[in-house]
Amino acid sequence: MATLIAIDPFNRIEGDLRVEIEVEDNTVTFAKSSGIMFRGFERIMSGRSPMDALVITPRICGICSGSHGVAASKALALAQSAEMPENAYYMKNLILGIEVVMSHLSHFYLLFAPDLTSPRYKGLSVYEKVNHRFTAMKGSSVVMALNARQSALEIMGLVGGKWPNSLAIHPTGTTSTMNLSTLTRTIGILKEFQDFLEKRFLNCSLGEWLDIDSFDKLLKWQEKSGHNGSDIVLFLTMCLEAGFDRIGKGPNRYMSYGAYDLPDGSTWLPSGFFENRLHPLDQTLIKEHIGASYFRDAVEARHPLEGVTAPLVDKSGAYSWAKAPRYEGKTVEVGPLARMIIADDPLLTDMMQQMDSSVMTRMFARLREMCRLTKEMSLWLEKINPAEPFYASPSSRFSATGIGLTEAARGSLGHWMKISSNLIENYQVVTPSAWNMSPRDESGQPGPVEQALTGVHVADPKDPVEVNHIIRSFDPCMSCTVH
Ligand code: NFE
Ligand code: MG
Repeated sequence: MATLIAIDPFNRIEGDLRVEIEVEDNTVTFAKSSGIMFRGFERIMSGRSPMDALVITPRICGICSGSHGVAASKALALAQSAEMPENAYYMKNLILGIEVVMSHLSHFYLLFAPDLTSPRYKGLSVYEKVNHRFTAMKGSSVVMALNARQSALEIMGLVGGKWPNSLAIHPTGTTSTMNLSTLTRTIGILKEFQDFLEKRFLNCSLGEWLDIDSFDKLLKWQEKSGHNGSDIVLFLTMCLEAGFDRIGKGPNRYMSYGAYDLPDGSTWLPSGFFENRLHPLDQTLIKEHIGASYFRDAVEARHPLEGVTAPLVDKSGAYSWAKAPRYEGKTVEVGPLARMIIADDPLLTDMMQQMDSSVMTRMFARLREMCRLTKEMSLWLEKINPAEPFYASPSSRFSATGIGLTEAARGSLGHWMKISSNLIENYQVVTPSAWNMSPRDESGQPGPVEQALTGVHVADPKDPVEVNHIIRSFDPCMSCTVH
């Protein structure tokens, strides 16, 4: 007989998540992911000045406000045909990049790692070391990571003025600037952050780690003396001993909007849709479905520009306040794994070929991106010229539509706005966790996390640690999901 297990609330995440699973013969046969509150940001936006999006939408979330600021500023830039001075590209990339790096660091040490210390893993060779380093709030690496997080926050203060909810991000640039002194300070603090990565997380230079371009080389590097002291090696060993490479397979379709705009019109991370191979991304193929969502009936799946947010609390068959975004009608996984695949990161591409999508590949992609971004941010800092402008005068006229697409820590983030008579007529937000944590659509197709949970073997249904790992490997944020 199937046992129903409800994890509610799922702990250590932003916002409220309820996950229901049915377990039969120690196997998950059915999973449901529910966003259990309505927030209504899209409705708040209607009738306001388009520029209000810069102030209001970052409040959707306490941990990715900079990403919402960047998305809103890009939507407005399109609507105003705004142009930015070169410095502003690097400043915005630094704001976004620091937010993402800080998020990945916090995710690993503060949110994911505590589950690794479970007594379930007593038999593993790394159990004691994992507990020594990763015990919540007390582990030796956790304490150091908290200090590194503080360094990241200091950088955010210097490039974004404050965090969360920086007011510096605008369609025509940043109102925060840098002089030689703040620039030098920022470079120094980023070095402190990099020191943590190199001394504790990797136990080697960032360059050496980023040169590892295959799983075989990763295993050889692990064996080399000197690397046994690093957190990533400890985690790698644990992943393989505990079988994290074999749980949590997602839909195996991936999307990235591309992010970190550069003055030459390119982006540091490319956009794309990956299904068996890379396809160009076409945002017109995105639709949000509401078959299992608490929104008004008789509304077909819609592109966000035509999106409607009309809550219907007692809708029969509904179980989430999240809509269900789909690309060409299909579920897709977004986030660091999607970005690393679409960017053709050699290590992750090789790992995907050897072990498919799993808790392990998803986590390694996130940690890989944290290191790649740290290196890239130091290069962006070198490009800033304090003698040049950071901001250009904006126009007060808006065209009818604005679309702002970027990549937040957890994946693809889009803001779509329709403007009439210089006021917002419709504002629609589709967040990364709405993609990953989405409920079923009209055709009954489960969302990516629901799919990743189905079929997993649960050793002890009273303590479903495997389920925790899988959900957490997506790093869900439910404030964003239901916005
Ligand atoms: Ni609330 Fe967010 C990120 C966005 S996730 S954290 O990253 O947008 O859906
Ligand atoms: Mg929305």
